[in-house]
Amino acid sequence: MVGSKSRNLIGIALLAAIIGVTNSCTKAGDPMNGDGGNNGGDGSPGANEVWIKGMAFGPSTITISAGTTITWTNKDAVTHTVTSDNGLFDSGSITGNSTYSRQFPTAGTYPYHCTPHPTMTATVVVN
Ligand SMILES: [Cu+2]
Repeated sequence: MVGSKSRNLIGIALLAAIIGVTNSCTKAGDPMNGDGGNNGGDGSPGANEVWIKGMAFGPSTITISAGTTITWTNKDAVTHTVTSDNGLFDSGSITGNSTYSRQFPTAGTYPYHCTPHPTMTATVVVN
């Protein structure tokens, strides 16, 4: 009796494992999670996100791996920009509640600032 009971348990465990594998396969096929503004107005920036809030970039230094796309979200009412100190990129005007995204394919250190507010500075580090 003990033997058949444990066989049943093994069967259940195998079934659970198969279901688990099936589920993870389905999930692996999904597109990666977009940030799509789902973070709402509270909390803190998600991975690969920079918030422009209170006249500052946060985090002021963000470190990513090459090929990653960063999304900046302007949480302020005033217009800001994300402008490379070296002329490599420029978002143009980012009005309140708007976003700007840019992919960084190449490793390096990319300092940037806000054109209307030159004291707003920050850095992207790409490894
Ligand atoms: Cu600004």
